Amino acid sequence: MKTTLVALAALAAGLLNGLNTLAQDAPGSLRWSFTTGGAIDSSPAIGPDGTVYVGSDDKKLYALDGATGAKKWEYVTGDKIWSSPALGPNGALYVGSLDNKLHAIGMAAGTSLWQYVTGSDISASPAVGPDGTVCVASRDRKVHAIDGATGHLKWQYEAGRTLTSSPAIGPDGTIYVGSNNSSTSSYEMGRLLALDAATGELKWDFGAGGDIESSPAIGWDGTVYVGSADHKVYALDGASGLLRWRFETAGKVSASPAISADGTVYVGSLDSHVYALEGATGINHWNFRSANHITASVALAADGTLYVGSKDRKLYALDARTGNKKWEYTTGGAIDSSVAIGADGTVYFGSDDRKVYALVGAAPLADAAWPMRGKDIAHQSNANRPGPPEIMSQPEGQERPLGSFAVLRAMATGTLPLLYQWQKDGTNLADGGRVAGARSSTLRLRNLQPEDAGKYQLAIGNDEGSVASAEVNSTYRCLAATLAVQELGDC
Ligand SMILES: [Ca+2]
Ligand SMILES: [Ca+2]
Repeated sequence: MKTTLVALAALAAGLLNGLNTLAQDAPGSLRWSFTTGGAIDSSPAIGPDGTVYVGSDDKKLYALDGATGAKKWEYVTGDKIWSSPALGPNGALYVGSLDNKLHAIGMAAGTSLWQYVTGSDISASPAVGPDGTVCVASRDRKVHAIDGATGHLKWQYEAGRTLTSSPAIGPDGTIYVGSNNSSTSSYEMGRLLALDAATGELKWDFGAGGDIESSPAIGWDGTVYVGSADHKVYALDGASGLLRWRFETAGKVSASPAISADGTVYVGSLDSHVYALEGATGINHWNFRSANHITASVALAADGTLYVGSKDRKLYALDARTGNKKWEYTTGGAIDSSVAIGADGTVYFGSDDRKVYALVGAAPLADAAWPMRGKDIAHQSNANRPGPPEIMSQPEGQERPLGSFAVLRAMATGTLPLLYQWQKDGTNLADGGRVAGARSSTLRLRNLQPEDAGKYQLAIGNDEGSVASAEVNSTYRCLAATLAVQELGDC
C-alpha cells in the first residue's frame, strides 16, 4: 500500500512537472518576478547582454539578469525614480530621479559616473542623441542638453512651463518635447516644442488644448505623434510643426504612441482604450477596452503581438491587426510601466505591486520606426539613422504674394552634423537682409520681391556623403519655390 502511494505521488509529481513545463513555455506565463521596495512606473531598458535596468519608488535603480531575474547590482538615488533609464554609448546608462538629478551610471557595476543637478524633480526619461548628448526635461521648466561623457551642460532651453514629457530626437537631430499648461495663465495650454539639437533654439512650437505629458513618437517620414490631456492624439509635420491630423479619445492621453512597420499608430488613453490609428490619416482601425486607465505605452513584437499594461492591473497581449486579445496576465497593482521586449521575446514590465515581471513572449521587438516607449530597448528615443544623408520630407513649391514671406523646409537624416546650403538659381544664399536660415534646413525669406522668384535648391551633406535630388515645380508671381536637393557644392 505504502509503495503504491509513493508511486502515485511520484506519478502525480511527474504529471505536475510536465504541466509546469508546458505552462512555463506558453506565452503569457511567468518566467520570473523580482520584488523591489516600491511601486514601479519606470519602463525597463535592456542592455546588449540582456540585463534589465529598471527604477522603483524605493529610490533605487536595479540591474537584473534578464534570464533569471537575479539582482546584479542596485544604485541608490535620493528620491523616487519614476522615469525610465536610457542606455548610452561607452557602457553608461542615464536615469532621472525626483532627487532633481540626472544620474550617469556604469552599466557593468552600477558605479556612479557623474550626476547633473537640475532645479526640480526629473520625472521624465532622458533621450540620447547620436553624438552621446543626453537630453532631459525637468520640472524646473527647462530642457537640459548634457555631454554624456562628462556630465557638463551644453545648453538649456527655458520653456517657462513644467516639463514632464520625455524628449524624443528626430531624424535630423531635432529635439521634440511636450510642455504642460502654464501655471500663471489659464489660456496658455501645453505645447509641443521642437528644439535645435546644437543650440537648443526653438524651431517651432505647436499648441495643444492641454498638458502634453506624453512623449513623442516619430515615424519614418519624420511625422511626430503625441498625446495631450485635451484627449487628443496629434500628428504633426516634424519639419514645420503643421498639423496633419488629430484624433479625439474620451480621456486624457498621457501614454506615448508606438508606430508599427506599416505606419499604424497605437496609443492608450485614460478612457481605458487602446486605439489603432492609420499613420497617414488618423483613421481609427480598432480599439480595445481595458477596465481602467491606460497610461503605459504599447510595445510591438515582430510577430504582430502588441503588449500594453492597464491600471486594471493586467498586462494584455493583443493582435496588432485586429485588437483581439491573445492573453492577459494579472498583477497585484496598477500597471503604468511600459513593456520592453527582450531579444528572445520575453516581456518585461513593472507594476505598482512593487514587482518587475518577466513573462514568456513569442517574438522580439518589431522592426519599425518606433515600436515601443523610448523607441527601442536601449530607450534612447532617437530616430536618427547614421549614414549618408537621406531625405525624409521634401520642400514644397510655393506661390506667394509680393511683400509677404516664404518658408521653405526639408528634413533629412544621416550622420550628424548635417550641413545645409540653400541656393537660388545655382548661387549659394547667405543670411542677411531679407534672408535667414540659408545654412539650415529652414530657409526664411521676408518682404518678397519679384527677383526672389526662381529655382531654390537645398544641398545637404555630411562626412558620409551627399544626397541626390528631388525637384518641385512652379514659377509664379513673386516666388517660385522650385526646389531640388543635390550634392553639396554640386547643385
Ligand atoms: Ca525633488
Ligand atoms: Ca503607478
